[in-house]
Amino acid sequence: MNKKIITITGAAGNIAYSLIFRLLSGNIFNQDTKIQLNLLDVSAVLPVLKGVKLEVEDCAFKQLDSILITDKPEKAFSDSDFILLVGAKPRSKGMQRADLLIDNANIFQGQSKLINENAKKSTKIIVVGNPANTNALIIQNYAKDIPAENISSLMRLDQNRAKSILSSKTNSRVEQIHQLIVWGNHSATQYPDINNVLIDGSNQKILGLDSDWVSNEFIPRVQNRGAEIIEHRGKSSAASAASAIFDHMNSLVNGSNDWESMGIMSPNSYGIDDQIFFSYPLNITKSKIEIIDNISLTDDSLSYIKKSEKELISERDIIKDLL
Ligand code: NAX
Repeated sequence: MNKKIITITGAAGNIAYSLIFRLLSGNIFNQDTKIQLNLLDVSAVLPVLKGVKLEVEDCAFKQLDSILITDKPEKAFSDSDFILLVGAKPRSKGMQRADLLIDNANIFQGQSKLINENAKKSTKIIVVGNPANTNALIIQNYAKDIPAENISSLMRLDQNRAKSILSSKTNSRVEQIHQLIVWGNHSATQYPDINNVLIDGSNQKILGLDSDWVSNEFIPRVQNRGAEIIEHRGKSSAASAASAIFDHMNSLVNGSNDWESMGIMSPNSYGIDDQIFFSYPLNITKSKIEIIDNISLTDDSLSYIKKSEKELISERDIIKDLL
């Protein structure tokens, strides 16, 4: 029997409540692999975590080996194969964006040191808690023994949202749509890019789209989809975020036959600053992640991309004392 240890932080929160069940019922690993779940949250919600543990046990998942619930990060990260950093401080009423950045940077700084000391050096880290790209930069900065290429931030929710909206518009099925990517930050400056999209191998339906719809409806709708969900649900995206984390992790474990978007440490590709986590178009196989580096960009695309880069640089400036 193989065993994988998966750590989830913020495990008593909304996203985790969908994510845990999706991970254990999906088939990321082969059937011989059992999963040990290490669930971390703050002390105040340990009773909630206990309830989550009981519910997971009640599902009698075949892939589950064991569950650890804890408020001690060093225990939660011990020997982890995958670390899903979901836990973060939410923005409260009247709180400045800069304060949120600094508070979360402090949380991620503390955790990254403990990851470095306790997790496997081969561990794969997926950063979800916002601001996800800048939190990933903190992790990369302090978890010095973990290779930077093992750290990524979640952009798959944005990619899935874009694919779904495009599929409705073009009357296509999502699985017919390929090469849809999202550049930049997980924020309202992200750039969902359909210029290379093929639907059933052809770009005819994309060429037929009204450019006004693309610029004034599609792009802003994807960029602001999180706010749209909050407006309707009164809470932020949770099940769709969990599903996207599952998709992201599945691509890391099993590779993907489509272009994917993830925030990765920029190697200066496309002239992007090399000290930020930036979402690039990627080819992902079981053994490596490679930037697709030969896409020709229109002036419009470049201007969207530069705006998102600028925002990420400004986020980095706010937390510069921690780097
Ligand atoms: P919740 O507020 O429901 O849950 C967060 C959990 O994190 C809470 O249980 C809290 O106690 C815990 N937590 C706080 N500090 C912690 C620490 N130091 N150690 C361990 N746990 C800690 O939020 P939820 O809806 O689950 O969202 C979690 C994060 O994901 C938020 O930052 C949210 O903004 C972010 N998102 C990121 C997305 C992405 O695509 N990158 C999309 C979805 C989501 O908005």
